Order: sequence, then C-alpha cells, then structure tokens
Amino acid sequence: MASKAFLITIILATIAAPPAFATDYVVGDDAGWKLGVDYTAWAEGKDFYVGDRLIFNYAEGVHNVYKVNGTAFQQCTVPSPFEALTSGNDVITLATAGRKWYICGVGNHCASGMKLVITVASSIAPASAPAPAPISGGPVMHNKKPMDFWSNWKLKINF
Ligand SMILES: *[C@@H]1O[C@H](CO)[C@@H](O)[C@H](O)[C@H]1NC(C)=O
Ligand SMILES: [Cu+2]
Repeated sequence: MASKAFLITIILATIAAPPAFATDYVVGDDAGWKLGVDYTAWAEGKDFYVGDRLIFNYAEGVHNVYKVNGTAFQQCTVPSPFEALTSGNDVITLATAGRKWYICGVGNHCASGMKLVITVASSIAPASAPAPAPISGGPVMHNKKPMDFWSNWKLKINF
C-alpha cells in the first residue's frame, strides 16, 4: 500500500514537473532550409517534444517558412504572405503536441521538396534524467526518450 502510494506520488510529481530539457533542432543541420535537402530523411529518428525549437536557417529573401495544415502541406498550398516567416533565422517553439507541417512558399520550392512534417510528443521528462553527450552535427541537446521509460513504468503498475 505504502509502496503504491509512493509510486503514485512520484508519478504525479513527474507529470507536474516542467520539461527538463528543450532541444534546438536546426532544420537540415548544416545544409539549413533550402532546395535539394530531404527533410523527411532529416526528421527521421528524431524525437520532437513540446518545448523543443525548430530553427530554419536560409538566405533571407531566397526562401521563407509557412506553418500549414496537412492538406496545404500535401498540395503545397501557400497561405497568405502575412503568415510567412522571412527572417532567414526563424525560430519556432513547438508549443503543442501533434503533427506539424512546414513549407517554403517561394516559387515551386514546396513541390520540389522544401517541406517538413514532424510529430511532436508531449514532454514528460524526469528532472534527474542525465544529458547524454552532444552528437556532432546533431541537435544541441538530445532527449534520451524519458517518456518511454515513464510510460512503461506506469503500465507495469497498472496506474
Ligand atoms: C488548410 O490550410 C489552407 C490554406 O491555408 C486553408 O485554405 C484550409 O481551409 C485549411 N484546411 C483545414 C482543414 O483547416
Ligand atoms: Cu524555398
């Protein structure tokens, strides 16, 4: 009994804790945001969590960034120019969980592959999770899948 109550306390404290790590992802890494990069391949194997940030680096005026919905992503429908990010160093904080779509709205860049889709998971990271060593060419910091650990644990005690 005491043991179960203890576990539940730990779990509740964990859920209430703010994300221990936020990762900055430079889209395309050193290549940045441009034509000729496979952003599906870039996103593959990366775990995006709420609080992480996407950084789009590109030559200002040559490209831009639109956050779009899934339909606009598929059809490369460019929204109103007022919605464009155009600084050449656009930082987007992943504020909510779910699927997120981004395209370049210049010319036919989207149709040529300048599009990125990611899935953001809600972040429930234990405060004591150790930070693994930075990976060269990879993200600045990397989450060590703390969510998987905690979800497995919760499953085991039928919480
Ligand atoms: C998706 O975005 C496009 C372009 O901004 C818009 O016209 C359309 O209504 C949106 N669709 C949905 C389902 O929100
Ligand atoms: Cu472009």
